[in-house]
Amino acid sequence: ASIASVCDKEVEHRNRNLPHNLSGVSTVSVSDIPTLAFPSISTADFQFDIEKASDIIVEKVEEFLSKVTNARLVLVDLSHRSMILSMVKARAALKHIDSDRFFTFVGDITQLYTGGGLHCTAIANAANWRLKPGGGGVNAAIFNAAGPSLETATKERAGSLSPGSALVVPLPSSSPLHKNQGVTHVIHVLGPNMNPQRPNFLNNDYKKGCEVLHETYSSLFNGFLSVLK
Ligand code: AR6
Repeated sequence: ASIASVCDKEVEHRNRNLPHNLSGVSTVSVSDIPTLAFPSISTADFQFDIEKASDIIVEKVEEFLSKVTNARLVLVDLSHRSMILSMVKARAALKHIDSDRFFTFVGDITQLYTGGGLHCTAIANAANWRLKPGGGGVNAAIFNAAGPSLETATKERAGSLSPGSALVVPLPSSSPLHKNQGVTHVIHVLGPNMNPQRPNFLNNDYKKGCEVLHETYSSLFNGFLSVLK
């Protein structure tokens, strides 16, 4: 049932937000409520437990929504079969979180407007500590879609990221992600890593891991707050 409702939400948002005529539109010009789209940090390549991550996502979303009135958050994943979307959606419903201000969405985070009719001000990236393009997952997708100007703008601001922290990068207007999708900011975050093949491996220490994932979402949502101001 929860997977079906994820689909329903997608259809609903497609209908509500679909631009009137996508063909020939080269620049996004929509003024919506400021929106941050984010992937589930650490739960794929970094192998973090999805039950624990779902609890943390919903808790941090609730905390953010209590601080801000005019903004919304969207958890994105690629597939209708996404377990993390189903779990988060079920937990958010149990907590009666307003589904206009927080919802799950199936789609590629780099094509939310042209592919799904969803305009997002900012998107979050599950980055690596070197803030380098490539490496697979959402990081590779975002750096690819944004073009070289994202790497340049990122490098101007920081050379690396520590686990739990975020870096807000304004996207140059020349970036295709800005021009075509209307995204003005990328917020890089580095989550906790439970994959022995990757740096900063936490060796199944979920006490530390949960602390770091809490910090990661705090840093991400505070970064989005700074964009709103
Ligand atoms: N659109 C939406 N969601 C996506 C996309 C996309 N294009 N691609 C992946 N996801 P991951 P992590 C979802 O592995 O676990 C990288 O190599 C995916 O299904 O990207 O934090 C970095 O360089 C999952 O739900 O991030 C780091 O080294 C979520 O995004 C490392 O992986 C996160 O998956 C970070 O690992």
